[in-house]
Amino acid sequence: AEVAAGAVHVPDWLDEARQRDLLAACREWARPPAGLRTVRTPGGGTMTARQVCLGWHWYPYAYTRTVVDGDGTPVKPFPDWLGELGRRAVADTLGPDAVPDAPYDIALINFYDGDARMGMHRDSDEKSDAPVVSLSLGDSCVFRFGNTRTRAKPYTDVDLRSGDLFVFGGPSRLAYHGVPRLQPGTAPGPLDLTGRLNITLRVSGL
Ligand code: MD5
Ligand code: FE
Repeated sequence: AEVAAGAVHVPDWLDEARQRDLLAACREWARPPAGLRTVRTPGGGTMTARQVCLGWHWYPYAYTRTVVDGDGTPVKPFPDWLGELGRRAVADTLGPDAVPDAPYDIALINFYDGDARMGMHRDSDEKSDAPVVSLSLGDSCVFRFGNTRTRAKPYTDVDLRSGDLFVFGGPSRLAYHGVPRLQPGTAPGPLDLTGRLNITLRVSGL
């Protein structure tokens, strides 16, 4: 479903076997060094979703090659197969012409549990306008897709479930968005995950 120009939601894009494989990979990436960490914002806030990065390390609000705000170790590599998955996601949703020339080289993996949320924000630290690819695993959430001008209304709330793909390209690349809440206990049984994982694939332009 096209939620807005360039913003396409595909429920159940990942079958159960692929969800299981991706979750297993995330569990490896979450281990130290350069594993899952708590992100602190310059204003003194703490993000409630914890994060691990591949390829480039995101800290508010820039990219580095080492975990400057964590254990200081080199960021884990971004695997080629994950980039291929990103390109296939864009081709399936926005068409082959929308697949970027530059390779996907960043994965940000957010882990939500308990009351974790993400406030309304825009993703503007990448120096490329390539579409962002988002994959969800585990518990469902309410995803709030807003507009490009303000954090406030108008916005559309969409349920994102385990296995769903969302691609944000074109005019939607810089839209405000957030995760106001999780729906605990909604993860598919076979996945054995308490909480939600979201994997975003991005082109750094660096
Ligand atoms: C999440 N992550 O569910 C979301 C999914 C983040 C983040 O927001 O920054 O890690 S990615 C949603 C996204 C990315 C780029 C553009 C737009 C949404 N958008 O235009 O709505 O953890
Ligand atoms: Fe975002």
